[in-house]
Amino acid sequence: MRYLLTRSSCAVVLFSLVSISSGCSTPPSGQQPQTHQVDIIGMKFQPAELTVNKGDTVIFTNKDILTHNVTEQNYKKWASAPLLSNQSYKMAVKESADYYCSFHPVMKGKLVVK
Ligand SMILES: [Cu+2]
Repeated sequence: MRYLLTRSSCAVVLFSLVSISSGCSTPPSGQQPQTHQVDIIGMKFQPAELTVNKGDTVIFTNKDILTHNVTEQNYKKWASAPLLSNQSYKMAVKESADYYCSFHPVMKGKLVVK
């Protein structure tokens, strides 16, 4: 019994060492660009607020029958083309932004760069 316990605690130590060393050799997962999805459903951006890292990609997909777009709200810095049903708009996020659909200004969303 004592032997078994020793063996299992050794395994735990080994596992921890492997985790630590792999953590050192690869950059933290937060540094890798990620791709996020925002769906447009029922006249809403979902999720309406999304937190990303700078350089991450966001893909907006229009799952409504209506045509929508994605437009930066305060300065019109960027905007998608009109998105027909099932069309997508892909963008790399450089900074936080409030955005909306210029066809339906009640539709609002927010990107927050950490
Ligand atoms: Cu719209």
